[in-house]
Amino acid sequence: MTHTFPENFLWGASISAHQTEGAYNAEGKGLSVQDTRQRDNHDIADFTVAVDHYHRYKEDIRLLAEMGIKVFRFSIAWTRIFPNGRGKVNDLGIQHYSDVIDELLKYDIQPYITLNHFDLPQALEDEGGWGVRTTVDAFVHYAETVFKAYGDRVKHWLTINEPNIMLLVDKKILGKEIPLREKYQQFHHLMISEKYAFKRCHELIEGGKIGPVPNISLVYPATSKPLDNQAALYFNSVRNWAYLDFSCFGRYNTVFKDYLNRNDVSITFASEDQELMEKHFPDFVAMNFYTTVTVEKPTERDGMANGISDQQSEDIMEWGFYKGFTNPFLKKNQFNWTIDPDGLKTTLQTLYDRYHLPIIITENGLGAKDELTEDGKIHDDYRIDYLEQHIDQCRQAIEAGVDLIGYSPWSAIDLISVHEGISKRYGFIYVDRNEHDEKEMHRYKKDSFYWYQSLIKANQLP
Ligand code: BGP
Repeated sequence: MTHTFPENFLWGASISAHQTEGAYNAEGKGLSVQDTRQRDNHDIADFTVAVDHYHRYKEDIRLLAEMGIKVFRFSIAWTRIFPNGRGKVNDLGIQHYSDVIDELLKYDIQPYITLNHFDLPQALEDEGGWGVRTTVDAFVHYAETVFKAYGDRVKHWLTINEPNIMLLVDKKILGKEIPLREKYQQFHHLMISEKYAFKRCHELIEGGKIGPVPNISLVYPATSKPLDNQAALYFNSVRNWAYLDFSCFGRYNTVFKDYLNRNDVSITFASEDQELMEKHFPDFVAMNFYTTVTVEKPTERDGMANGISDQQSEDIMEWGFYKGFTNPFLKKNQFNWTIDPDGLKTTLQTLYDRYHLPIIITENGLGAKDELTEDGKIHDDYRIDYLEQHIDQCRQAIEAGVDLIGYSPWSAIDLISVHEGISKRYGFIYVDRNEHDEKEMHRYKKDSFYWYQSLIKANQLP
């Protein structure tokens, strides 16, 4: 049994614009919902500066090239291209990402670009956000604009980052709770936007390939009780397959439709939707995986749904359907996120056998409170251990027949965690955010940087 990965396996690393760039209003950029939302944690408010990747991208890309990555997954800030979501193009924004792309190509690193990663333009949010059809039109125009601007050099695109997490964890991601009826109309508009992106990418970019990028966590039943299995089926269908069935099959599945009906939710279709759904499909599936989820059937004493559902905590519940359950067989990290490497292999096999499309993992990683030593080292052996266990599951999935084409962990460089700000670090590269001295924003290579560098070079686990 070989331990090496396929010869052209795409070792990468990932970031998002709003969590790394900073320069939140520089060079014509408009405000996104991430710039305007109220946050109850000072660190998380640091999105305005983040880790200054906007100005330091050349240094960061040089470090990533030194680490040896083949692909770099990053997102374009819509509000750098269209400050108000639509209208006049901001040429400085177009030029910035053109320069980033050229810098990557200089090192023979393939860009994998996410069109939108949680940072909807505030101007569109003010008109109703993903709840109104005009936002779909604005997204399509934005996607066409960047396809035309970069399609000569960028052949791999991801649509909208984790629409499922964005809607399931609306309060944490967007700073507001969305009522169920509105949530699934937004879901439909997000998914129709994605279908348009599939269509226009294939029409505008020669050899262009595009995929959805949901967060997929296989759902386990808490016990062998039939009602717990039913709860797991519901949460799998609502959290995972509702999104990918729409992307890859062009339809809603029956469990999801039953869930909507039982919640008295009906989705409004536009006349062109049915044809769009059934005619335009992805070339691959990008998958973000952090852990699996365990649920049980809520009982009378559980009271009403608290509505919040999240990949790393048990405070998920929708009355009558599912309720989070602390899995006693799984460990947790410092931030209460469950760790389940075996769950990655089962998730990959389940996803591949359902959709039969190539898969690239575009997020997987361990958030931790890394310590910078006096001599500028970061001994993140815990992150190496996490990644090693998950990469081994990837290898096993490939050997079992899964067409896994790449692994691009979260995150290339320390960035601002959505939930915990800069204190929760994921990067191979440490960023000193100690704004009280001249080392502000200095980059340091963690132990995991060197470990990943040697893994990529050997194309197998050490
Ligand atoms: C994913 C998002 C990423 C990042 C990641 C880690 O759902 O796609 O943008 O936020 O979660 O989560 P956090 O930032 O909360 O630590």
